[in-house]
Amino acid sequence: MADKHPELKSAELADASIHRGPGGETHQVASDDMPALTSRQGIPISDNQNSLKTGRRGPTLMEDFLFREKIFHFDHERIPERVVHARGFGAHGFFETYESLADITAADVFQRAGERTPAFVRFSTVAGNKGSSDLARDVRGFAVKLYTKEGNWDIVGNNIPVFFIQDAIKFPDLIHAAKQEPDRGFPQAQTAHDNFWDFISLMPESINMALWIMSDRTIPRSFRFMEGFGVHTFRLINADGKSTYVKFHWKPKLGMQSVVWNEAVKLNGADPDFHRRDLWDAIQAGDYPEWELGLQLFDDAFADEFEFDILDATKIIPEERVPIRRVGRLVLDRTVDNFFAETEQVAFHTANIVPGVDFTNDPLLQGRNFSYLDTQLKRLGTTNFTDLPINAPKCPFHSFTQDGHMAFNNPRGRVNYEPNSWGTGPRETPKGFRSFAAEDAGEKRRARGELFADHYSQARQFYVSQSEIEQTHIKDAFVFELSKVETPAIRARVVSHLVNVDKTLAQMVADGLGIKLPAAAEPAREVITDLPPSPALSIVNNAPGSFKGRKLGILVSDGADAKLLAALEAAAAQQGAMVELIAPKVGGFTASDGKQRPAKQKVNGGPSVLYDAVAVLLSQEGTLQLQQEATARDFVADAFAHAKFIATTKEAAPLLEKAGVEPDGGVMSLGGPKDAERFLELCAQLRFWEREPKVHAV
Ligand code: HDE
Repeated sequence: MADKHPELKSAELADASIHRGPGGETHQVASDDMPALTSRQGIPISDNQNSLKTGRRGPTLMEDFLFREKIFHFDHERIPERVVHARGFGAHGFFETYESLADITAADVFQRAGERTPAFVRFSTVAGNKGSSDLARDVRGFAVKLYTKEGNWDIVGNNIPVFFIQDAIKFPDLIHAAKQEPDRGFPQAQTAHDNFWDFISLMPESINMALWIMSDRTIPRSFRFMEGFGVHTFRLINADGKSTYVKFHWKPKLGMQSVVWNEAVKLNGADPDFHRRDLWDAIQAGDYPEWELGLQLFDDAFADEFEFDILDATKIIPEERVPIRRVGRLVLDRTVDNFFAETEQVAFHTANIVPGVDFTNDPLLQGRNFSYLDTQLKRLGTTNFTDLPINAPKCPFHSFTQDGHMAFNNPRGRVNYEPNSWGTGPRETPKGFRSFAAEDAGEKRRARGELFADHYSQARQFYVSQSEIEQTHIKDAFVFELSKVETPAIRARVVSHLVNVDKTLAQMVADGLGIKLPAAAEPAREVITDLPPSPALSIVNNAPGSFKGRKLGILVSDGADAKLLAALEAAAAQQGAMVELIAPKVGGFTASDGKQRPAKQKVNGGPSVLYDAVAVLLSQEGTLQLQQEATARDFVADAFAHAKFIATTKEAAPLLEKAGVEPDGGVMSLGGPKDAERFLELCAQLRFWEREPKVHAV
């Protein structure tokens, strides 16, 4: 077994004995408590600085097997990135069952109240490449692997409950259109280009999803503040073989929250890893994110009476129609040890289901059941990827599959088939997986259910369920994206669909683009229904009213009021929020009590987009200095433009003035330490939305 690489135990640098080589190079030589560096064959290495040469200045020798092994391995470090969801971030945790669901499902994970099942979750963006930015406007993947006692169950979901297309055969077209255009190789991680909107405008089934992706759901504040959905209708099967339809929901305990678009644009530059870092930091700090698993359970009678087809993944079942039953919680409490081994090599598959769960005929789900295994063979290079620790079940498993590339989990003995006479097993079991005996018959056709053809009613329902602020964001997003589309006819074609969704929205988007309102697109199905709003669909109207899990950024300088600072830190801690200090120098500052304190960020590396609310605690001298610093002026100007709550002291007020901040109900002047708690209470509203219309004139 390869040793784990030794870790630094403190912030002190490792004290390895250092020698200089003849060329001045540094040699760190192993000591008694440090293992020797070896090749992969275990051969100890004496010199990791120089390749083998003829003479000091001569050619490198082919004979240098140590050099060749090192470079050979390095050359092959990369594996193909995922064709979609390439950029992801994973963490470990557990799922805890609240109560037995034995009456509904035989799934072992749901049998015993209080039982904990190990879990691994990978969040992702869809369209961008592995190295793209976290704040791309995009759907987020929310893939959960539950290592149950009866095998691995993957719920491979997204943070949006509907999808673009109704049939898996359209997936390659959708993804080709969304990703970078093939001739130029850009734009990446963006839907704001001609090919994407061309495809959408020619695929009216995607219009409901288009409304969702233009909403704030696609620019989440972090993974911790978003919902997850299994999207398709699945089945739960109980011990008597009875089937109940189910839709899976993950509800974040911290509530939902998104950033605003201008903030997302700036975050991508300030910290392209903003979401990764957020999850990493929260888990490392012991602030474990949590989601509740919600089930929407229904039967055939409901499926028959529902105005849409339950097999159509472009439609939701509103929570108000079928309430969500919360049956357990998912807690992420451990970061990965190795990104590649876990986050990169994890393989989720919609067909990884366990006894007690089954599929429906959703044509998107049926197609996915082929795609995931297929793509994983390409990506991970061998059928044996299931033996990697991150993918292997944690329950006993015995199969007669064998051999293949990289077979490192090899059974012993003579028996590799069944039935056999050797009496050693493994054998079939009555407890094993059984497919639900659904009756299906019909003509062999390339077709879909009739109700699939209503493309607009739920898009309208989604729009009218939003708060005014969110409706404005949807309008702004359409205008932004379509302004990047270069072909006027494509812009107009998208708007022609919006006319069927909501005339006012269509008119506002047309105005924003500076075009005339086009005629309505011809609907595939004449009836467009005015469905009642679904209040659960708004983020803003369901705000948690808490600053818990959020981050306060405090801009400080030498002479900053120490008592006020301490009061703000205490008030934030009381709310369960984090605090970061931003100063002119990262080495620190001397507060008014004469104590030196380190800062987390230097002012040009800690813009206010990194924080949910900000406070400005500058001394008079600090204010004079930072008034001259563009990034300090941006710090407050951006916080103001992004509708954030801002606390300031009398001394710091001139900086706000210079940055063009006009004090309003979201800007609080701190008279003294006693105001800190009041400010944090204000922050619990998350944003001062009233300000937004006043700072956006275009
Ligand atoms: Fe995926 N999808 N998908 N997808 N998907 C993949 O599998 C595919 C769809 C989702 O963190 C791929 O291992 C098809 C819906 C997530 O590793 C691939 C269709 C939903 C992840 C694939 C869909 C998803 C993937 C690429 C249309 C939400 C990342 C790499 C029928 C319910 C999992 C891989 C991770 C990944 C195919 C549609 C979610 C190519 C054919 C709908 C979260 O197999």
